[in-house]
Amino acid sequence: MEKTLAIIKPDATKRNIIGEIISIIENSKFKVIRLSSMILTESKAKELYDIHSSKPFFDALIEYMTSGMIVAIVLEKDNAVKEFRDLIGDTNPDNAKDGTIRKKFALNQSNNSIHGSDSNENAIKEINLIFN
Ligand code: IDP
Ligand code: MG
Repeated sequence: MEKTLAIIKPDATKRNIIGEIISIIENSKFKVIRLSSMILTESKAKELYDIHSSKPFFDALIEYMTSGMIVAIVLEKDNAVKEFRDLIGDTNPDNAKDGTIRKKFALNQSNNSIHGSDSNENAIKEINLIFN
């Protein structure tokens, strides 16, 4: 079965909505197969977002992602990568569809509550990065 990595980001763990977010995920028929809370090291955060290293928001993104606890979750479902991206919604909550996690919880385009892998290849890389 296909796997993807979800990360409940620091803005969400700070607002006591971990349970609500996991409920939405489970109610959408994703199976939680691994789950761990942690504070990301700067080095892991930089590797996770390596593709954005030349963007103007990169330093702020690393600062934010290491600013508090995250909850990393390996999810399993048929077509997990795409289905989970659909469930989380657009990066910018103003553009996210109704019923998506980011529409419901994201504060803005940066503090957007949840991460989801964008390809099978990245899902495998990210799961190895976070859980090793
Ligand atoms: P994604 O999380 O929907 O895949 P990406 O464009 O890959 O979005 O960006 C990764 C993360 O970087 C976003 O989830 C968000 O936290 C942050 N980010 C993206 N674009 C911006 C921006 O324009 N300003 C500030 N932060 C951003
Ligand atoms: Mg992305």
